[in-house]
Amino acid sequence: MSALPALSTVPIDRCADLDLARIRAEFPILRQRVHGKPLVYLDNAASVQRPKAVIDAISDCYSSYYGNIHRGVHLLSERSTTAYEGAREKVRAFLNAASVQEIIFTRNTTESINLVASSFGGSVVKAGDEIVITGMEHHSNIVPWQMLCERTGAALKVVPFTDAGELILEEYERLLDSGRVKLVGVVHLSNALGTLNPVKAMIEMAHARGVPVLVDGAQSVPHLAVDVRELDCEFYAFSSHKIYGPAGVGVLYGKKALLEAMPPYQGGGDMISLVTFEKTTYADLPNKFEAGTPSIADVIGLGAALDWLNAIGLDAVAAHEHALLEYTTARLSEIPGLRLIGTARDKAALASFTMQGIHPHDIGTILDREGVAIRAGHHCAQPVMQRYGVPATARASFAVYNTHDEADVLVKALWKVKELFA
Ligand code: C6P
Repeated sequence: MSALPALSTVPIDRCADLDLARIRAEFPILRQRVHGKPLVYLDNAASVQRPKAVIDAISDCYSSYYGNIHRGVHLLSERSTTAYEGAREKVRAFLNAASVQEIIFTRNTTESINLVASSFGGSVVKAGDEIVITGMEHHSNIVPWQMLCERTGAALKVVPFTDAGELILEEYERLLDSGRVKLVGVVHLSNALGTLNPVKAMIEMAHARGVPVLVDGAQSVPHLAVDVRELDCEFYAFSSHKIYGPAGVGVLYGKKALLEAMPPYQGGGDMISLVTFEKTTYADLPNKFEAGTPSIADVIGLGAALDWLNAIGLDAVAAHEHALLEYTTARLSEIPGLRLIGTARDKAALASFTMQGIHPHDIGTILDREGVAIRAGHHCAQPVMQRYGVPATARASFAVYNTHDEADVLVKALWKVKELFA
């Protein structure tokens, strides 16, 4: 057996203006041990962990003021409504949207995109039209459009990308020039490659042809500041569980004029103005798109997560994670037979890779025994795997609480994997 490389001794707070020890102390789960080893949680792109501030906000809602929203005249309902609508204002400010009417709460990114495909797509897209997406989309930004195309007779067009994982913008422009495109759907930060796409330029190119754009922001919002007015996108979708908030809540930002023109996605309570058996009129935005009782405490928890993240500052988060990614990438590149999948110049927060002769699931399983949680699989982006001719990759993804020491534990464990299969 060849000797393992020596670990660097990087102090926990080496890399940025962050007090990482304090940040980590706010996450109870990070004190857990798995298989007798300290947990090194590097599966943040799948779902991040939550700080105590978020756990407390949810617990406080249920233990002191929970009631159904928008309905009751009693104090608990009023307090819950105020907190719920307060969270909507926090999301508005976080995205710099013009109005709270442009913020729709859904269950997750997937539902946000399905809402647009069903409501906007269903009313605008006809046979012969085209929807443009990219080759690096998550299934959530592929399948709803395929379903729409099947229903309407429209066609799905796909922007290819280079071996490095960068979109080929000339091809994008060529697809836009068909004159038949009704909507562009593009992922801001690829969950399988880490590529940060030039969405602002892509939106400008689409708008020059009168085409609206939906941005899948599931992976981007925890890592970089997003300003929907500056981007000028028509729709922006993300999930709470990837941004330190609870699971079960998603956000759809949409430009008000478009949302007003769109038919409701689902019918039921809370989305109506007047119901008779002859006819129903719908509530104003945003309620028109929020049928039924939502996950009230979780929406409030999302608000707490945004407060928590804002207090750290997304610029500091981005700087820290960038340093971490650069360091990890350099150390991974020292491992013979390790192939990085996704080497775009503009990249964030994750490293996707294969190791020669070793299935990614074996990598994931061995790492788990070392206390290191990563994801192995196709990451719900099978076309990306097909593009590189691999069945799956191993993926280490970072959050603000990760440290250089943890990157070292990952790398050391990967050397161990290599030796086991030598
Ligand atoms: N990606 C991952 O491990 P939901 O499940 O609706 O919260 O998010 C869907 C989604 C949409 N777009 C992108 C770019 C995503 O990364 C995800 C979720 C997770 O990569 C789970 S598959």
